[in-house]
Amino acid sequence: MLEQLEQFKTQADKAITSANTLQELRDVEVHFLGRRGKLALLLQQLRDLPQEERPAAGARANELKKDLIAALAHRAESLKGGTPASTSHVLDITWPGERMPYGHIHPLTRFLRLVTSIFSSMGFEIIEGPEVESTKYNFDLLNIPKDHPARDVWDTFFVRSPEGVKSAEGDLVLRTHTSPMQVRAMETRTPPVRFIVPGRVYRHEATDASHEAMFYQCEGLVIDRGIRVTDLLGTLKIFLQTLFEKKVKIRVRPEFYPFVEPGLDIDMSCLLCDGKGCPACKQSGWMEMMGSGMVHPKVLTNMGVDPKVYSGFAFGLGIDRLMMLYFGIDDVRLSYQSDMRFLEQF
Ligand code: FA5
Repeated sequence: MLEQLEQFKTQADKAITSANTLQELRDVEVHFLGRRGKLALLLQQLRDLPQEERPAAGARANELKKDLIAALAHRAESLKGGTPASTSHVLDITWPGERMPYGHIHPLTRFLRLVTSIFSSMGFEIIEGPEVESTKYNFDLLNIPKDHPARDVWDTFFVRSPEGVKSAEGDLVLRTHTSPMQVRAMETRTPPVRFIVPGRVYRHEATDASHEAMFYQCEGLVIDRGIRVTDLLGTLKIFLQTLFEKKVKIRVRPEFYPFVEPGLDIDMSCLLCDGKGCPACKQSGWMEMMGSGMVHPKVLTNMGVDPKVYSGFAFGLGIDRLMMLYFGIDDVRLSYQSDMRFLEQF
């Protein structure tokens, strides 16, 4: 009997220290000291003990009861006093979890993917080119010779070549447009071709709502027999209507680019102000979207293509400005400021 009483004590002590709330402690009390609890059962067995063993067992049982009541009161005090003694063991699986913040693709990348997917569906190959370019490809082969005033149009960042290395292709620059890829890509291709070149370009610009010093362009080149200006206009119109999912107003203006003849600028009615005039379109109601034209015979020759057999058109889309109209953004610089208040809107 005495052995059973000691086991009872060990179990009860353990249960009391494991109780982490007052309710749990109350359950322990009922389990061990309640009317039908463990101690009550043991006391019932006292009657069956031989006469001489009863007093010692009875005394021990009473002692244990007192100790237990004191231990319960002590534990209750510490639980009432604040946090349970062993909070690290508390696991409430019904507590709502912490929300994990998750990111998403940058709106510019998302838009670029949309643009490339439209051209891809029209049968255009998608290629990329170097951002550090030589003046040979950025200017010379595009019919913009050294010291020609047309070079001034593109305010250029020059890159210092590694010491002692003199490039046969002239100085290194951060490409000012994606057009150098017209000739580069044609070094490994023969007509008919149809490709676009999306990518970053750099200009030493004074920035404003529609000008950044680093921005995205998407070059396009199509060369085949019998390509005409109407093919250029039709392609761009279908592209813009697929992109905006509605009829869009465009305006075609003659423009000089040394690598095309004739050269055309394509403007789109400003969707931000509905053509009424705003800071983004410089109050004109139109936004210049791209330069374009029929590939100059000299450039075709530089590509190794016979201008008497083939003709082609090229265009250079301003991705950032097109994205502004697409999402209704009124300042091109917002894309590059990593401002969460802007990015979280997409
Ligand atoms: C060019 O860069 C020519 N390479 C385009 C071209 C390609 C003409 C093929 C003919 C044939 P331009 O400098 O106009 O052209 O730039 C093209 C487009 O880039 C502009 O229409 C405009 O949408 C965008 N763009 C130009 N400068 C900036 C700038 N600083 N910030 C944001 N977008 C710009």
